[in-house]
Amino acid sequence: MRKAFPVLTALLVLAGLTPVVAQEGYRPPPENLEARAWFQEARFGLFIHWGVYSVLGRGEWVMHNEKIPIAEYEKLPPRFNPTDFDPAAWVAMAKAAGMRYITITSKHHDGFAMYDSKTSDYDIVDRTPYERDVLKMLAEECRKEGLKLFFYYSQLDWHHPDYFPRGRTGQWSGRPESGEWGRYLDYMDAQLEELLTGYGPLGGIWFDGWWDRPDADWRLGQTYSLIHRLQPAALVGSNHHRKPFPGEDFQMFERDFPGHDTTGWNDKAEIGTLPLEMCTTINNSWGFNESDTRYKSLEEIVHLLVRAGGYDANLLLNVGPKPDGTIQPEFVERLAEVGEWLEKNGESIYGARGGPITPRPWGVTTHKGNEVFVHVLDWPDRVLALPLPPRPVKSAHYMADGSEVPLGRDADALLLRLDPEKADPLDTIVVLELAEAIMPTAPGTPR
Ligand code: JFZ
Repeated sequence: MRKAFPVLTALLVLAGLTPVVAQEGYRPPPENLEARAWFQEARFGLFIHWGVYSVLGRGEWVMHNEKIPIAEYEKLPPRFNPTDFDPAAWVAMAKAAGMRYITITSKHHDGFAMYDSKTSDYDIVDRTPYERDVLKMLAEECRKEGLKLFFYYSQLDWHHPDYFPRGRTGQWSGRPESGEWGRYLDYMDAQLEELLTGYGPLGGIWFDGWWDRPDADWRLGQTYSLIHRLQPAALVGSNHHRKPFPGEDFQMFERDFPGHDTTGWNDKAEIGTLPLEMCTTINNSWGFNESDTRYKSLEEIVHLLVRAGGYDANLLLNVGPKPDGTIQPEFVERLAEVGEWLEKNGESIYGARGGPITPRPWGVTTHKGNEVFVHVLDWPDRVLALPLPPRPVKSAHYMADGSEVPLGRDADALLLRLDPEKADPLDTIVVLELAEAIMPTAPGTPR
């Protein structure tokens, strides 16, 4: 059907109605399943959008949004000189925040490689006065400090001449109306090979940009199997806002909890059976944006992390470092506060799975072994009625001070008699001790 009806196929793909061909028949080896289990327990990661766009301080889409042609945009790298970049400071910040991994842009839509690419000279070592491979520096520091490192890689490219036919974006780059799509894909695979062979064991590859040409043949099978061949434990994920394609190891959601669509672009993002991750930013921008000062409060961030956990998803929280290599104090301070909160409450987050009670307006539940953590985010009435958990409840206590929470039983509900004096504006956590453990479901099995 694919060959006979390309237009029909394209329409079906666009409508999200036909499965996209990728790495068919992929069976993750044990080390990959282990990495998935690790990922699912990690729960909190740092997203970093950093590139030559940060020089302008108007976000990572500035080239497209302001219709900057390549010839003009190429004047940015000579101005990018992050002499204050200190990978130890970044990694220390992430660790203090309680984050277990970092996902950083190796190449964003602008096509500029933030590492020493041999496939192209459009990279940080060849084009900037800084001349250093910041990804290598960061990879070394992460390894030293025990954080996993993922590379974001944009399949969409506003700079490469062979990214043709063009998709929904990048029309003002000034490239000729011709190009060899296959040659672009070769280039992309060559860059990925560099990333998977030159930076030690990676957590995985975080793809983005597929959505620019949803009807194109991206040769995903070849790309995904290349990654899995080079590093079988590396997790492949893609921000395509669809149910995962064959060959992917985790599923991501952008600015929405799994199953929700407040953004308008997650209407086809059906939840699959892989470990889940949700990404968002501390303000509203990914790349450094000087005028965006709408920083989320500590309460908002804790609620995002806790709710994501209730949906059984990780939170990947973004900062956009400045062109000098530092991270603005508003981000650093907020992350330190989240770390303090996790220091006390991490037991209910790390290694805890979503549920057994599905997310509610007042909060969410997570569980681990024979404990259910009831996260009361929006303090309700004195009595909170819960659907009966799947195992008998022996007792309940506040996680903060261990004091008992009196329980009641209705015909079909468990009643928590809450003490307003114990209310914590961030998250009041009640621990239910069950008579038996809830068996953890293996990653990749339906919940
Ligand atoms: C994408 C990127 O474009 C963005 O710069 C950032 O890296 C983010 C994490 O991912 O954001 C998107 C991608 C696709 C759509 C919207 C935002 N879309 O299809 O509407």
